Amino acid sequence: MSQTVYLSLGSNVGDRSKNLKDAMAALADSGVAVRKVSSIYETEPVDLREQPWFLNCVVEAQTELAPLDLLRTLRTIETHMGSKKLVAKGPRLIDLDILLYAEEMIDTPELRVPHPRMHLRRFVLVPLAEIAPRIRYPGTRLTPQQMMARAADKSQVRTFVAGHRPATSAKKKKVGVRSRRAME
Ligand code: GSY
Repeated sequence: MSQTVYLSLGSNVGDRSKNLKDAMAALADSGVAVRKVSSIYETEPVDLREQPWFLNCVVEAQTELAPLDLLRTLRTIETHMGSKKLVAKGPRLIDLDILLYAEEMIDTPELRVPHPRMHLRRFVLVPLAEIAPRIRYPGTRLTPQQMMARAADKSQVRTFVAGHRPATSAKKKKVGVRSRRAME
């Protein structure tokens, strides 16, 4: 059965915008149909402050993948894109996290959903509030705005590219180019 999920995307190494777009195209090719994409935000690093600023966004997607399969899919995309987390909480080419998986609450050594720190982080809550203002955190039932009002995090989150359309899969993009050329 198809489930609605919310994912957080972040990058602070290399061409950050391209990394986010490539990750969205890879999701589309991996059984994760992106339905809504927030604006892209430039965000001040939290936790490890001495590193380049991130670009972050949040997507709403539909998937038939079970939670652990979705997690493994995200890790595979990170690896294929060449992301290496050499320092804990440090710079990364792409970071993909499950924020919410339907209304599920999962607490296993491999996966915790809702994401255990999402309610504390402005770089997640600002884009989430943009695309899902009425969603409620399972358990507390708080909306993104209400979580933001309670969070101690005051880090900067500023709009980098406003508004976004869901990504076309890399496969579909290639077919499009070929069929257009065939018509020329
Ligand atoms: O948890 C994701 C990686 N990350 C981020 C991030 O994506 N954005 C910001 N602003 N700070 C971060 N610190 C870490 S670790």
